[in-house]
Amino acid sequence: MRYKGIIFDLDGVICHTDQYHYQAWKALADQIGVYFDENINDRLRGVSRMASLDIILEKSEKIYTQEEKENLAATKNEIYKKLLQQMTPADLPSEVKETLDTLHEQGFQLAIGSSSRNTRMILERLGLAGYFDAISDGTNITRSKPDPEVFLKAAAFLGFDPKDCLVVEDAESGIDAAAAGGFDSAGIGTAASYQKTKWKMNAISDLPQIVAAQA
Ligand code: B16
Ligand code: MG
Repeated sequence: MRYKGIIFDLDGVICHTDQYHYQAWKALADQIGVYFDENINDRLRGVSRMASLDIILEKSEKIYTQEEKENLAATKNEIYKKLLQQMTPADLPSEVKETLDTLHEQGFQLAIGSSSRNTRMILERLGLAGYFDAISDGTNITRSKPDPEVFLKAAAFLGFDPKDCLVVEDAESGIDAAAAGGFDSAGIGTAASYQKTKWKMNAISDLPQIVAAQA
């Protein structure tokens, strides 16, 4: 097999927590009177919580201290976590679960590579606790995408070299991270039209065929 492991981004690939991130950041931006829209939101995909806040505050006239910024990020996270309470296994798209099961049956090891510090809670809500062979997330990294750290850790947790793993992403920052780490990438959504993406997909269900053709 060309690949041994497949590393999945979480937000925007496995599930649509991106809509909750947007709602939570929008609520925070409204509270502090800062302009925020879907285009700015697109720049936050795959980017850590504090780095996302810095992007949002580009539109602010006020300069915030580090302590104030930490409070703002904590407020956003509380709003976000409340929104996550609505999630159930029904929010795991069936084509995602079927694709993951097929890849497991094909013999691939599957990992998560997400910037989110809420990864394990989200996987639990989706009914995927214990499903993945390895999890690398915001709790085990110090540098966020486009730095490759989260994917390098995921590959190390699986026990594979980057060249033996495929990264599946929806964000340009994630594709850049994969390239920087020496991984091939497959992209959906925004990442499907990005020139650095190796495999451009219409849907996640394209994956089993792509990886089987590489066998
Ligand atoms: P949290 P991913 C990323 O998840 C999100 O795309 C990004 O919008 C978010 O800021 C980041 O996680 C951190 O999330 O606030 O939950 O720690 O795409 O890398 O799975
Ligand atoms: Mg993502």
